[in-house]
Amino acid sequence: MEEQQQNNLSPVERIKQASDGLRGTLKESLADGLTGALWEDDQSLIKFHGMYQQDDRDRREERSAKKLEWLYSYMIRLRLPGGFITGEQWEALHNIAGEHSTGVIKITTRQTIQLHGILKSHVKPTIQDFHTAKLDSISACGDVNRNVVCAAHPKQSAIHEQIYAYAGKLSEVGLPKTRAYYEIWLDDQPLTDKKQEEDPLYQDRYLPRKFKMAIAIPPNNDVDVFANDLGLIAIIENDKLIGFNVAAGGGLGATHGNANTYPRLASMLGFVEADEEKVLKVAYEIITIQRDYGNRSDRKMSRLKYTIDKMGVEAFKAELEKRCGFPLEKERPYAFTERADIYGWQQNHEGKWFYTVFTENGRVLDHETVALKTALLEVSQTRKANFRFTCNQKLILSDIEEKDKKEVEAILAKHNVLKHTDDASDVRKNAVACVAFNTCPLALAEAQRYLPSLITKIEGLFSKHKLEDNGTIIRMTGCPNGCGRPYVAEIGFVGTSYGHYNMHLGGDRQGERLNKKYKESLNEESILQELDSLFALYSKKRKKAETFGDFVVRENIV
Ligand code: SRM
Ligand code: SF4
Repeated sequence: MEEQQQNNLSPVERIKQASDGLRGTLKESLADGLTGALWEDDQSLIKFHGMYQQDDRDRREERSAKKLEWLYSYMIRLRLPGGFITGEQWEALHNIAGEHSTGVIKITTRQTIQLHGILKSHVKPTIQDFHTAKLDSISACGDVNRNVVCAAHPKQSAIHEQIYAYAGKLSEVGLPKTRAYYEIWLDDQPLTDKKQEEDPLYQDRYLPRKFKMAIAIPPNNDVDVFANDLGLIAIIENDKLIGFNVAAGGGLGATHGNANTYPRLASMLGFVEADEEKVLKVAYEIITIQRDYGNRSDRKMSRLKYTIDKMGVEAFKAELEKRCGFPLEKERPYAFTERADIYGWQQNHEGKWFYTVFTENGRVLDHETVALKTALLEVSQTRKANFRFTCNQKLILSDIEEKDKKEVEAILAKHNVLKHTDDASDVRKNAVACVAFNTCPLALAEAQRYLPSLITKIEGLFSKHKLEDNGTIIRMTGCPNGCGRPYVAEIGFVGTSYGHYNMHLGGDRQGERLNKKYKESLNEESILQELDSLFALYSKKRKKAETFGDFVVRENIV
C-alpha cells in the first residue's frame, strides 16, 4: 500500500500511538484528586471517548485572582448517528443533565447532544448513566469518524428510514475497535486476547484529523452535505432509493491570518448504486486514503480537503476506485432547493405526526416565557413521541400517533412552547450560532449568547426596509473554526476578538455556494450600519423572490 512517509509527526500523533488503544493513563489521571484537570496527554485522548476538558472562561480572572486552579469541567458529546432517541432516552438525558452537568441540554450542529460543566468526579458516573440509557459517546470527538448526520425530517420522504439506517451503518464502519471505552468508563475486564481489538481501519495511529459524513435527501440540504469530508446525496427514482452521489473533501475550519487554511465545499466524485456493501466500501476507502495520505505533521493542514487538493480530485478518485475495486458511475441529477427545518405539525407517509420545536441555538432550558425543558420532559414521559435532532440545532418531536397528538400538543401549549415556536420569525428559526463563550477554549467572541439579541436588531432592519421575512440564513461563530457553518450562510459572522466579527456575505439558500468575506472585525454598531445600507439596496433592487445571498452576488457586492 502506498503510504505517505512523514517526518516531524505532530505531538498528537505520538500520543495516539503510545496510548495503548486510547487508554493512555486515563484511569490514573481521572483518579488524581489534586486537580480538576487530566494529565496532559490524556486531555487529547479523552476526545476519542467523546469528551473535552474545558474551563469556565467567565471565571478565569476570579479564579486566578484567588490563586485557584481554573474551574475545570468536561463536555460530553453523544454519538447519535442520524440524531434520534426515544422518549425514554430523553427522560434519562434530562435526569443525567440535572444530576451531573449545568442542566442545559445542548443540541449541536451535527444532530447530537452535548452536556457541559461536568466535574471530573462526575465524568464516569455520567458515562455509566448514559450506558444504562443505551447511549454512548464513543468517537463523538477525536481523530476518527464523528457523528454521522442525515436528513432530519421524516416527512421529507418515504425513504427516510432507509437513510437513517445507513447513518447507523456508516457510524459502525467508522467505530474504532479498541475496548478502552468499556474498560475505563464501564469497568469491563480487559480482553485476554488483544488481537480481538486489532483495527485494520485505524491501526494504532487513527486518522490525521477528525472526519465527518452526512447524508442528504434532496430537495432539502438540511445537513449541509458539502461541508463534510464525505457527503452522500440520496438519489431517488419512483420513490425508491437507487443510490448516492458521492462528494468528498468538504470542511469549513480556517485560521485567521493563515492563508493556507480555507473553507472548502466537497467535490463531486460520482455515483454509487444503493448496494449496501458498495456504499460502505466507498466510505471505508475514503477514510483509508485520508489515513494514508493525510498530513500528520501540521494539524492545521490535515483535513481531507487539503489531502484532496494536494492530490487533485481526479487522482483521489482514481485511488478510491482502485481501493474499492469498482468504478464510480457518473453523478446523477438532483436538485437542492432549501436547508430549513420544517415547522408546524406535519405528517409522514405512514400518517405519523411530527412537530419541530424552536430550540434557539440548540439550548434546551426553561426560560421565563417558555418552560421548554419541562415541556420536553413531560412529553418524553408520555412515551408517545420520539426525539430527533436537526443540523440546524432544533428538535423534532416525532412518530406521534394520531390518537396521541392532542395530548402532546396540550403539554406543549401548557408550557408555551407552541406560541414560542410560532412567534419566532423565519430568520430566527434558520439562524445558527456555535457555543463559543463560556466553555469553548477557542472562542474569540460570543456566539450563542449574543446572536439572539443581534437577530432582534436585524429583524428591526427588515421591518424598516419593508422586507418580508423570507428566512435569510444568518449564522455566527466565535472563531474561524466554523462550527456553526457560517461560511455557507447568506450572512455569516465570524468572531475575531471580543465584540468583533468578520462579516461574510453571499452564501445561497441551499448550501451549494461559499460566501465571501465582506468586511473585517466589525462591532455591533458597524454590523447594523452595514446591514442597514445593504437592506436598503436589497429592498430597492432585488428581483422577485431573490434571496439576500443571491442578491449580493448578482450585484457584485461580494
Ligand atoms: Fe466544532 C472545535 C463545538 C460542529 C469545526 N468545536 C470545537 C470545540 C470542540 C473546541 C475545541 O476544540 O476545544 C468546540 C466545543 C465548544 C463547546 O464548549 O461545546 C466545538 N462544533 C462544536 C459544536 C458543539 C457547535 C454547536 O454549537 O453546535 C458542534 C458539535 C458537532 C457535533 O455534534 O459533532 C460543532 N465544528 C462543527 C462544524 C459543523 C459541522 O461539522 O457540520 C465544524 C465545521 C465543519 C468542519 O469540520 O470543517 C466544526 N470545531 C471545528 C474545528 C475546525 C476544524 C478544522 O478543520 O479546522 C474545530 C477546531 C479543531 O478541530 O481544531 C472545532
Ligand atoms: Fe468554539 Fe470556534 Fe467552534 Fe465556536 S466556532 S464552538 S468558538 S471552536
